[in-house]
Amino acid sequence: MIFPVKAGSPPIIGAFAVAASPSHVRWIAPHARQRSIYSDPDEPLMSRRHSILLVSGIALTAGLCCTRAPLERICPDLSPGDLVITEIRGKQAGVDTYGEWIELYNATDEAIALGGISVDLYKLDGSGDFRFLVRDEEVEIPARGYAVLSGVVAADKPFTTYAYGDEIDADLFAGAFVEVYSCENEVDQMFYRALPAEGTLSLDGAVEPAADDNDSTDDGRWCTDATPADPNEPVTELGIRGTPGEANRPCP
Ligand SMILES: [Ca+2]
Ligand SMILES: [Ca+2]
Repeated sequence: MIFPVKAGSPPIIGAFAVAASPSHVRWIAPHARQRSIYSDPDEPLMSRRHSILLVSGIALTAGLCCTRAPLERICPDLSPGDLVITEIRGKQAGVDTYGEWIELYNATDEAIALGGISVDLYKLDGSGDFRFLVRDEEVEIPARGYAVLSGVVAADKPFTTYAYGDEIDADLFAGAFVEVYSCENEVDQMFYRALPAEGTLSLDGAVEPAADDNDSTDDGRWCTDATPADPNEPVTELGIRGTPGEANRPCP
């Protein structure tokens, strides 16, 4: 995956390698780094994440003294591009009741069970990461439809598909790499340099979302959706909503 870097853009510190063109850098997925650091090269199939889950399962079993089976590891059978990151709403500048969330699009013709999907965010300067796992096997994203993964504030909103606030109660990073995984299999990734202080970071709704067309907010496919609320509608929430669970608006 090649991410273009604009002239004058703030430096991105982390695991990068210079690609063929000096104007590009290549992001090395942290998962790959973890494997190279923690795994024997002769045992490439055992990732750190797998090890952690396996150890967790063993520890849980031991702690309960054999009264329960180990946690089952769920790995949805997904191909790259089956899910697409389409909209992100971060911390807002003013009073806000819509909360923070990440929207995904199902680019297939079948519903997808999201249990076992992980979403990872890495700060652009490499100083932190943010990760959660969809732990509900009942959660689905309809064919050619949307799912909204929400933090604490939006946990009970009608548009929320799954709330991750029990796992991590923190603001989304101001700038980050975002990766969606099914176990070790990457389904989509993109990066953004900044989240809007009002409204959402929105993938252009003029065309159907595609995972190979959303990789960077530098390439013009993304824009800020700061569309104000319809003045004819009753005011029940505060903030600029965006389009959670719905197709995005076309970018200007
Ligand atoms: Ca992508
Ligand atoms: Ca949307």
